[in-house]
Amino acid sequence: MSSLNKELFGSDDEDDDDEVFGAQSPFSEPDDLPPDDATGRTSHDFHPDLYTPSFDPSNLDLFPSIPGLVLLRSALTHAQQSAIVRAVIDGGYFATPEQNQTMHFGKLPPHVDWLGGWTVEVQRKLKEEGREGLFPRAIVERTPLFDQAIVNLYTRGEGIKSHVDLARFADGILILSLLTSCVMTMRPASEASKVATTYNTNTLTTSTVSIPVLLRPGDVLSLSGPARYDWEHGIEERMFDVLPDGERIQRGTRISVTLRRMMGDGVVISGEVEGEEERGKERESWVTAGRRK
Ligand SMILES: O=C(O)CCC(=O)C(=O)O
Repeated sequence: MSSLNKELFGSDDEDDDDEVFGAQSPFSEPDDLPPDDATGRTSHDFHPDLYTPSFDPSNLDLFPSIPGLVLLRSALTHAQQSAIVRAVIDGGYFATPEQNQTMHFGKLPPHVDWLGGWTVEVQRKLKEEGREGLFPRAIVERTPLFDQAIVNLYTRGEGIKSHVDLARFADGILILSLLTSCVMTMRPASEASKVATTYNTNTLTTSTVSIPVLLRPGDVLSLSGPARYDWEHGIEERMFDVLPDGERIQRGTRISVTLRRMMGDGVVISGEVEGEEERGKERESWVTAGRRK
């Protein structure tokens, strides 16, 4: 495909990724599926074998100073991670070096939509084990759990500005990390960024408190309550991260999937990038060069 294929495999040849993912695509491509709105290409079905949660419940980390922040390490199997990355590559989403963000609204494409059902199943298993869930019950029980998804592509060293997700998104955000590790930094939010209606650098916190959260490939981070509304999250631009114990982790190309639920009746809007709002009303998915670095 594309610049992403080149970035990951050093080649534009689509056959090269078979060496990593195996020749059999985990997605079937029935002829009668409508083309994906973002790319005009046919969407994929998620193979049911990949759907089953197989995480270790003891991989759950809570953060006493940030209620509502839950990290499930190695939440997705290698096959599940590969399936999503493969779908992103096959979908041709990041076709040029400038494109770094894909937005989906309403009915989500299969390669991200399945994560909603997976979350419900994970919550059930965690509760069965007597552990904290990813989200409070009211969030997990809503339908749909998520109706908005962002897939972000980070080249080595790139990050995302510290922010609180806008109020147009309901409580309960799930972030999946793929391909490479990075440290996400949590900071107490300024009063201005808690009520911001656009992502504005003037509203950012001046607090010197920061809590690092290491996200490895396959990790899932859930944010609700205080973690979602009272803390900013962001990723510094750096070529490597240094952990509190001194371990140095090299960054590489990273993909993340953020799943959220729109407030209200799910009107399709974005407004995160000038002009996106109008496009969002007409389309369910699109690709932008708009991530706030
Ligand atoms: O890439 C990530 O891990 C975070 C993404 C994020 O915060 C966002 O898209 O708003």
